[in-house]
Amino acid sequence: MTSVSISPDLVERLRTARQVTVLTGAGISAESGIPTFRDPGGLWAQYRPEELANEAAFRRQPVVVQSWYAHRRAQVLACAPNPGHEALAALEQLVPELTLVTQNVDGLHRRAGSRAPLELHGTLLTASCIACGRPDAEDRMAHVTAQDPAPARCPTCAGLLRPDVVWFGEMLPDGALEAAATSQVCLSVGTSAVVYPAASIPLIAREAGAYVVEVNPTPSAIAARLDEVLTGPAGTVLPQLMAAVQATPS
Ligand code: BJW
Repeated sequence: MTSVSISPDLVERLRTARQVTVLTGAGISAESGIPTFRDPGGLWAQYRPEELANEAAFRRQPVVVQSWYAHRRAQVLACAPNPGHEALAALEQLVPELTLVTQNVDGLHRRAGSRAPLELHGTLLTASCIACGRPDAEDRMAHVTAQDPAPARCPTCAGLLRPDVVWFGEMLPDGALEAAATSQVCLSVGTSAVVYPAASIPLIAREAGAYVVEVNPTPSAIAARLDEVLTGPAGTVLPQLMAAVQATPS
């Protein structure tokens, strides 16, 4: 296992912080076997985001989009959280107020034990009607395949069923930017930091005086603007960071 150099300064800051914000992206789930979006071989090596991740694309080819999400949902349900997710769930036990903001739609933070992750881009585990908003209680969308002649529809109003994710141009839940602005430490883990407003979370935290650290094997679009970069996979770096924090006497 690669060992990463963790500064005593970072350990002390984490140990004494009252508020910590953690932003995660697809990279934290890569070691669980879930492809990222923009890495070579990632989800968008085959499909361009504008073809699948916005409402207009969905209305143009609903079966393609529904079957893509059904496929990804099955893939996620066959995967398990990894030591990176588990280290963040453990960090939550040590910090008085930890806000975990995830761009991921895979639910793995919850399955690792994180209490209330703020799922900024929603979840692909559920779906609802695009017209009346009723939940897809019978999981009709989960069974759509690319060969189906017609899309899955709401049994009440016949509207199209869509995954409960946030596509480009759609609004996000509140709370993440506010948490970033009042934290003493912010970790940005496994994100390319090219999608906004998520990418502004570490920058807002830094602007407000937090110590901001990136965890990524490859520097993100904002790495040069942060305080420290821990270069390596989250499943290796985060457990080492946690071990260092736990090993330091209070
Ligand atoms: C590892 C690793 C390992 C690998 N360990 N690391 C400001 C400027 C410009 C544009 C905008 C702006 N503000 C808003 C916009 C528009 C737009 C946007 O950001 N566009 C840019 C692309 C230019 N944003 C929006 O539209 C957002 N909504 C919004 O702003 O609403 C307000 C509004 C609405 C209407 C009118 C006006 C205002 C919504 C964004 C929704 C994004 N949704 C998606 C799809 C979700 C559904 C699905 O899953 O299909 O979310 S896009 C996609 O990208 C997905 C991800 O969450 C997101 C981020 O990707 P992420 O997680 O960073 O993954 P990758 O693949 O990019 O990176 C992986 C990283 O992991 C890499 O760095 C690797 O190195 C690393 N890695 N292995 C650690 N083992």
